[in-house]
Amino acid sequence: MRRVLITGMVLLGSLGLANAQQFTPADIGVAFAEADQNNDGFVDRDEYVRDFIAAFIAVDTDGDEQIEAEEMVDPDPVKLQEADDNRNGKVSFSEALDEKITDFNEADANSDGKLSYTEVLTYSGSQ
Ligand SMILES: [Ca+2]
Ligand SMILES: [Ca+2]
Ligand SMILES: [Ca+2]
Ligand SMILES: [Ca+2]
Repeated sequence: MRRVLITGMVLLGSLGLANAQQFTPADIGVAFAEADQNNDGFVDRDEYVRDFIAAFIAVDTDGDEQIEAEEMVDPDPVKLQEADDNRNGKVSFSEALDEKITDFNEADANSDGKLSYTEVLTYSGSQ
């Protein structure tokens, strides 16, 4: 359970659903290993989206496919507003996915379509 939560929090950090600054490189390492399902040392788009879906479901405790403030860990209002395209105060699955795909593209520094641990670490530090 703790591993799932760490994964979810790291991946959702940029949505303002959790404060990314509370994560240590070790936390990110655990989350990265969890997401890298075929253990090739990279998180590709398929693995990333799968991990995102699992994280979203873990955070959405009432199962309405919206993340509300009460479901967030240490929410960041600025990032939440950025993700909340229709301004209803909640982040829907598609709003969150949009944001996470943008993150993936920005984090993929060498544009090879997959994230290395170093790319994730660098990107997390720049948030
Ligand atoms: Ca992989
Ligand atoms: Ca919910
Ligand atoms: Ca919304
Ligand atoms: Ca890359």
